[in-house]
Amino acid sequence: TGYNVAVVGATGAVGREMLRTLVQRDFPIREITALASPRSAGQEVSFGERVLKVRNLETFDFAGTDIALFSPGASVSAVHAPRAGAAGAIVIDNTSQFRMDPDVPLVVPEVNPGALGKIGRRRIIANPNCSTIQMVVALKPLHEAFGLKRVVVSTYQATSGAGKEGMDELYAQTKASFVNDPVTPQQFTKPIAFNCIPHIDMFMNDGATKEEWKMAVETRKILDPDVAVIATCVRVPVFVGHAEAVVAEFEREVDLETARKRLRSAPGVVLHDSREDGGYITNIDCVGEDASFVSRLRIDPTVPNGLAFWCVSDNLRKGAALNAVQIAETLVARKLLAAA
Ligand code: 11C
Repeated sequence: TGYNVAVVGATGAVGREMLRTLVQRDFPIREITALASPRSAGQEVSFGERVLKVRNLETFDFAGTDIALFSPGASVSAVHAPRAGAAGAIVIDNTSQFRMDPDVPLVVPEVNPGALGKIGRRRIIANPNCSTIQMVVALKPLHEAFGLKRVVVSTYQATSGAGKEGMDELYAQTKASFVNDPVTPQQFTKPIAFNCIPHIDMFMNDGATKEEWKMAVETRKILDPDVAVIATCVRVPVFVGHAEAVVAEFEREVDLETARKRLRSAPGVVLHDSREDGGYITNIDCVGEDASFVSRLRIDPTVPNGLAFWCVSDNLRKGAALNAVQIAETLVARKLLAAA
């Protein structure tokens, strides 16, 4: 028994993490298929003790596939996710392609699992952007307690957000700088080694980047359509793990004790906050972990009902692969898939 599961983009950083997460969480699988572009077909990827030969997405027939976890590029999802859905699979798509489509639920299982009850005709569910996921997991219990109005967030995002090539560029540039080799930016617009770049994804007309826009519109779709969000998204020389400095304003009076209590009991959140040297979680501490970690929680005295905190999470895991697998688990738990 179990489900027929396909992972699309299986050779990428997120695709590999999806395979690892399915094994670690013992997802009920009858048959697993690793898929990628024709260029990567034939490569091998690990699935627990097994080695899977990657098959060609373009010629794969999704008939008989129950769940397809997609993490290729958005333009590949645009073509193949609807094709998989039309063949009868439920698609959980990690790209930005369908997220804001009114017919597509955008889901973080700890925050809005109810949206899974409204899967549209195309049978596509969208996985949010990594920087949105970790923030809404942390904001949800605070929103319930105090009524969230406005968020100002600055991010410190790892190079793996730009895939394996992003990590390779950080590694190569770091090495090059020690031996005085020239550094030529490729994935990023400026040197990323020993630098911070305030630019993730393309520029929008209003001067925001698309990553910043995503944090605002996705948060509204997932958490509350009335919440205002202004983000500044920054790439930092870190391999894995996104951090965010979040400043939030609420409708009702906030008190730290209630905030701590709510965060401690919230699913998916780990509050790690002692006001001493090292009493907080940093990017490298969260690698391989599931939670959205909250540290440095304090009152913002510059506005009425303000709270500030630091939030860190593994962008490949809760930010992508784990959230996608949790969506699949929620579909099973809520009996939204045909029985295995
Ligand atoms: C980054 N957040 O860190 C991006 C990666 O919309 O799924 C994910 C982009 C997306 O570069």
